[in-house]
Amino acid sequence: MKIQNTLLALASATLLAASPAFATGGAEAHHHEKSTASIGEPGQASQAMRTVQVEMRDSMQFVPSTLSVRQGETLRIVVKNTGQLRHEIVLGSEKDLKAHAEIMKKSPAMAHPEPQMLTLAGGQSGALLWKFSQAGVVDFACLQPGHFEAGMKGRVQVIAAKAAQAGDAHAH
Ligand SMILES: [Cu+2]
Repeated sequence: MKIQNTLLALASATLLAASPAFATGGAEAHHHEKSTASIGEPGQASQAMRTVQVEMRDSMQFVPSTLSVRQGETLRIVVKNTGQLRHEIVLGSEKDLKAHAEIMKKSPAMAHPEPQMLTLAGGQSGALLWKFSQAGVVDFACLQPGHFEAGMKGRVQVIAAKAAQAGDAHAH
């Protein structure tokens, strides 16, 4: 009897250990209907695992312009506009960013209340919280008129969860 109980306990422990993976899969399925599904979802402050700093410059650059995260990671991106011009950071697919840049040419003062965007006047700072739930590349750009075309863009490499785990196994 004692042995059977131990086996049962082991079996439940295994199930519990496996459940977070199932929970993640379910959450992702839910977000497929959203237009930002391919780039992830708004992050929760309590889940932010890492903070990175990105600088906006009047030379039409994000510094750094390349970020790297693991699939499923929530990143706090602290953005500082060190220039004098108004800049913004918008996460999206390259296609969406280009379409948005066209709209911005017609309405440059357009407000950006969406969680994947942040507009900053010269000297201002702010932060984006984003969960990168899909592996691949998420582009970002400044959509102030002319800035995207001048090269003010960057990308986030989202490393697949499986690849990241394999990397861990090697490291330890
Ligand atoms: Cu800009």
